[in-house]
Parts: sequence; structure tokens; C-alpha cells
Amino acid sequence: MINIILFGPPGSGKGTQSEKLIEKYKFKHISTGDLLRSEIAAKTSLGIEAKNFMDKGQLVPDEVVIGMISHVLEANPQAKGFLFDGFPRTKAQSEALDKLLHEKHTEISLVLALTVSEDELVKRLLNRGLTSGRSDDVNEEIIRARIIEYENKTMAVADYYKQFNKVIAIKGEGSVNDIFNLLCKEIDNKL
Ligand code: B4P
Repeated sequence: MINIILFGPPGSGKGTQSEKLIEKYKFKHISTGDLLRSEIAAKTSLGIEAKNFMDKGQLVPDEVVIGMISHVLEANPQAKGFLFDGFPRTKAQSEALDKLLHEKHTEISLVLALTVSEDELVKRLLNRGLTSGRSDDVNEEIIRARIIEYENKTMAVADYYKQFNKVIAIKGEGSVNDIFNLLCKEIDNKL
């Protein structure tokens, strides 16, 4: 079983590359951003709580996200491997994920970290905001707040997995296909 974390700042291409990776490798895709947006669309109490944070560019509280992940792992006992997209985003989430996977007698195999300059991130997200209908993509101030959350809380995830030598940095600028090929090369090395 191979379990991968696709890591990187907002707008680095995690969602874009995940779509291609799950098609090729048939991983079970877990995107906390997508899960939260489904909760918001369904107007659940979890969604209403999450929206308050997401609209300000802030991370949703750890216990909310960890609970969601725990349910998805439980619901997919037959999965051949998981692709985590946008999760974990804090050290506490990383530790919780390791514990949940350990209970399933498995672990994170690889953390693929996309690196993209801040100017390019802002440009991509504003551009996506023109068509996505995502309230966190339309305003540069909110986008910058998301990048600050990433620097203050999420970079710690890479540090956490570096101690186990699991992190590989991949340049996330260039064509979507070229970046995809770089990611595949690293995954193939693990298969
Ligand atoms: P997410 O849904 O995870 O979204 P994201 O980080 O903004 O974007 P992603 O990185 O997937 O976007 P992509 O580059 O593919 O998070 C949204 C919010 O949810 C967070 O701010 C937070 O509030 C909350 N949340 C989610 N998970 C959480 C967690 N674990 N804990 C707490 N809170 C959580 O796409 C960006 C754009 O770039 C697209 O338009 C794409 O077409 C373009 N693009 C992609 N690759 C490109 C390339 N190579 N060249 C040019 N453009 C490219």
C-alpha cells in the first residue's frame, strides 16, 4: 500500500495534479478542501462552521478536519492507497494522520512538496476566482491571508515529515504535464 501526501501552498497545483494522479494510479483521493466545500454546499453544521474560517483565509480547526479524515479512512477499508491533497495542514494533523494510518498497519510513503513563488500563487488564485465561484479566491487580501496561514502553520508539516526523510521537493512552475511527469517519476520509484 502506498500513501502519498501532495503538499504545497494554496494554488500550487495540488488539486490540479491530484486529478491526474488518481486517474493514473487509482489512489483513493482525499481532499479536505473538497470535503469541506461539500459540507458547505449541503449546509451542514460542520459546513457552516468551516465557512466562517475559509472565507477569511484561515485554516479550519484541527479537530473538525481530523474527524472528517477519520470517517473517510473508515469508509474505505478496501483502498489500495490514499492520496492526501491539502491534508495535513498542521503538525497536529500530521501526528493524527500517522496515528490513524498506524492503526491500519500502514504509513505515509512519500510527501511530494510543490514549490511555487508567491507572485505566481496569487496570480493563479485570482485567475481561478474569475470562474470558480470560490469566495476565498476572489480577493487578494484573503489569498495573502491563506499564504500567511501556510507559512505560519502548514510549513511545519514538511518539517515534521523531513525527520523521517519522506519529503521530496518538486518545482511546481511550468506546464501541468511536465510537473505531472516529475511527480510520477518519484511515485514510480516507490512502487
Ligand atoms: P484547498 O481546497 O486545499 O485549496 P488550495 O490549497 O487553495 O488549492 P490547490 O493547491 O488545490 O489549487 P490548485 O493549485 O490545484 O483549501 C481551501 C481552504 O480550505 C483552505 O484555505 C482552508 O481554509 C480549508 N482547508 C482545506 N484543508 C484544510 C485542512 N486540512 N485543515 C484546515 N483547513 C483546511 O489550483 C489553483 C489554480 O492554479 C487553478 O486555477 C489551476 O488551474 C492553476 N494551476 C495549477 N497548476 C498550474 C500550472 N502548472 N501552471 C499554471 N496554472 C496552474
